[in-house]
Amino acid sequence: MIPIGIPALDEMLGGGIPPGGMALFSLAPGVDGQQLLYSALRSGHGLGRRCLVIVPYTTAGAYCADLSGTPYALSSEENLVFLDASAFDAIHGSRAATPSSEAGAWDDLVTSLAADCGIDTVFLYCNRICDALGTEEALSLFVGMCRRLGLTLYVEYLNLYDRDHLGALSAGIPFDLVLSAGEGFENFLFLNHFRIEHLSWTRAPDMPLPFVVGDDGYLIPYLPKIVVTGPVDAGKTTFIRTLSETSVSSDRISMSGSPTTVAMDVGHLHVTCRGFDLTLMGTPGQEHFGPIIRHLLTNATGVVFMVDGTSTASFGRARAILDEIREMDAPFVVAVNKGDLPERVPDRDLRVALSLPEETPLHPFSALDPDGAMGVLDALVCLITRSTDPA
Ligand SMILES: Nc1nc2c(ncn2[C@@H]2O[C@H](COP(=O)(O)OP(=O)(O)OP(=O)(O)O)[C@@H](O)[C@H]2O)c(=O)[nH]1
Ligand SMILES: [Mg+2]
Repeated sequence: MIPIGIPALDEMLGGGIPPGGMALFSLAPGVDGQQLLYSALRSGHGLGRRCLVIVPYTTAGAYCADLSGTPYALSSEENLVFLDASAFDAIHGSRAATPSSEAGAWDDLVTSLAADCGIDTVFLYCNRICDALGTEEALSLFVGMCRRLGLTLYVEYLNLYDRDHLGALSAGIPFDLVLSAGEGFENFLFLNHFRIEHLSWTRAPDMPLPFVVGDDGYLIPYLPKIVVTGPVDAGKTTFIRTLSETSVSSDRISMSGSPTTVAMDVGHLHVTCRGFDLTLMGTPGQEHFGPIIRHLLTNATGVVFMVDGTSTASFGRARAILDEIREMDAPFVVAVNKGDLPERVPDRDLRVALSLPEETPLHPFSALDPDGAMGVLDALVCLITRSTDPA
C-alpha cells in the first residue's frame, strides 16, 4: 500500500492506496483540501516512486514554490516530471484542436513519458482539462490510460457543484477511491470534513469526518466533542487530566471535602489517538447538574461513559445517565474505572445493574494509568471511525 501520509485516513483505508489504484480527491470550493494531493505526492515521492505531476493551471516553477511553502514540501526534485500550463496550451491552443484530438494528444504524451521516464504515479489537477474535454470524458481518459499503463493515479477535482454531481460523475468512472472534502461538520460550522464516498478494496464508514488545518499547515482529522460522563466520583476529571497535555476543570471542594466538577472539564489532546486530534469534555457527575450533562451530550461526536467499578451505590445514577446517552444516539464506550482497586464488582452484576447486553464490551481500566486511559479512548475512536453502517 502507498500511504497518503495522513495517518488517520491511511488507517481507515487499510494502509493507503494499492499500487495501480485510481484515487479522486474532490474538493468543495473554499475548503482547505489541497493538502490531500500534496500529502499523497510527498508520500509517494518519499517512497521513491517516479511521479508525473500534471498542473495545467500554472507553471511547474510556481507549483513547486507553492508546495515548498507547506509542510508537504518535497525533499528533492529527483524522480519528478511536470506537465504544466505550457503543455496544456500546446495541446489546447492549436486551432485544429477538438476534444477528441486533445484526448489523443494527452494519451500520446503520457504514454511516451511513462515509457521514457519510467513514470509509475500520476498526480493530476484536472479542472482545466475537464473544461476542455468535458469532465466525464477527461476523467475517463486518464483513468483508462493509467489502468492500461499500470500507473497509480491521484486526481484533484474542484467540484463547483454538489455531492450529487460527484456521485453521478464517479458512478460512471472506475475509481478505486473517491474522497470528498466539504464545508462544515454538523453543528460545527467552522470545521470542514472529508468523507469516503467510494472505496473498492475495503470497507470504510459512510460518514463525514471533520478535520482542521493546524498552524503548521498540516491537515489533521479531528474529533471535536468527545464527552466524558458518568456519576459523581467515577474519575472523569482524573481521566481527562491523565490524557491531556492541557486541561481546564471547574472543580470546587464539595461537602465531603474532595473536589467535584461544577460545570465541565475541557482537555485538548495533543497526542493523537489513531491519528485524530481530539477535544475531551468532561461533565459534572452530581445529580443536580443533570441539565448540564444533557446540554453537553448534544452533538457529541462520541461518549466515554464512565462508572466506578467498585461503587455499587453509584449504579442507579449511572443507569440514568446511560439512558440519556442512549437517547442521544451517540457512539459510546463503557469504561469501568478504578480497576487498580481490589473491590471491583463482577461484570455480570454491573451488566444487570446497567441493563447492558453481552455484546456491549466493558473496558476495565484505571484513570490513573495513561495506557489504560488511552486504551479506552482508542476503543471509542475505533467505534466512531470504523463503523461501516450508513450514517
Ligand atoms: N484508586 C483510584 N482512584 C481514582 C481513579 N480514578 C479516579 N480516582 C479518584 O477518585 C476520586 C474522584 O475522581 P474525579 O476524577 O474527581 O471524579 P469525577 O468523576 O470527575 O467526579 P465529579 O466531578 O464530582 O463528578 C478522586 O479522589 C480520584 O483521585 C482510579 O483509577 N483509581
Ligand atoms: Mg469531575
